[in-house]
Amino acid sequence: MGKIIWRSPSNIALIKYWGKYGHQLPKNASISFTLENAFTETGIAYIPKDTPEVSISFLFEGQTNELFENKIKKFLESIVSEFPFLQQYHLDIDSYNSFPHSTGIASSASSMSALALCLCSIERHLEGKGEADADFFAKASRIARMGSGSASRSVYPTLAAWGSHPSIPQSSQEYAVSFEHAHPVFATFKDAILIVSKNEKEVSSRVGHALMEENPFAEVRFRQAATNMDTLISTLHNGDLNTFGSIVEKEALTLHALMMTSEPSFILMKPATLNIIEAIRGFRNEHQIPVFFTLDAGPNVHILYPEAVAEKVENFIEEKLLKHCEKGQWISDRVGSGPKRV
Ligand code: 2P0
Repeated sequence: MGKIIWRSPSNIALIKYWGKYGHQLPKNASISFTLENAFTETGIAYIPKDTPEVSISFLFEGQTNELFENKIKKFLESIVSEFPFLQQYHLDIDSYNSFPHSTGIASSASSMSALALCLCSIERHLEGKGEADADFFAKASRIARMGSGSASRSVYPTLAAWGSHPSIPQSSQEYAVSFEHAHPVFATFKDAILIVSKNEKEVSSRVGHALMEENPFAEVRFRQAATNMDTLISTLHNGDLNTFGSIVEKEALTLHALMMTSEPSFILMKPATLNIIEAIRGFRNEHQIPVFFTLDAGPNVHILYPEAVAEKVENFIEEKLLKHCEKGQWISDRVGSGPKRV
């Protein structure tokens, strides 16, 4: 009997994962900034039991949640061969998000990575082994990926890449790797998440990924992602922020263009999303400072900028952009130091 707690952050993709095959394997390699303030904290108490069926209880923010509980139970049943202890221990799981859970911020990356880290820690503990070596994080990333693709990237600090790519050493389809030796400016980056809509998305990421199978632009997109990755990697090494920004913005718009060209097509951006994008480009042109946007699979806008221009950008956000946000809400986040064992 024992208890393990991990706090794991969300991430924001710079090169987007959109399209998968097999058991959650990506059609192209992706890379993301790990965030700091948007995290899930998950605790698992494990208690010996007699019957081999997977058995859990689950509390989300102190409340029972049947939908989440069933989803987690099904996921655990699918990975019993990875963690045979699931047949010997009942798990009491409790979890909360640092960000308000009706902000439209996806939590699958932080929640699935926190869960995977807890499972890997319990396994190591029962084997009497230490943790926090490279194999530990590779397994946590691989298990997180099986729960949600983007979650594979949340187990490392600063920058993480998932998917085989010739210029990323040790990169793999199965798990993410830490992207090392980036220019120091990127560790200072901030991410202001502007909440355009808190409503649940009309089309889930699961459905969006599946629609890539018939998208007429899919093959061109996967080639473009590989080229964009090479250019982005150069900028991550040399700190060329203008090229960095142009790739990141192109990736965000391509992601949404793919949604608009799926069959059936769908649009997750809102008019306010475009208003914010237009305002950011105008502000950048006028002031010649490095400030860029990216988008997740939803209407909210992530504004990326180095710490050195934070005051200017945040004044601009407060004065010009919050009027486009639902209830004027935004989340101030930054590039983070990775998950923590609590
Ligand atoms: C990404 N997104 O790279 C891309 C860009 C959203 C936009 O991965 O089906 O929740 O669980 O593997 O990871 C969102 O999809 O999808 C996503 P599943 P996931 O972050």
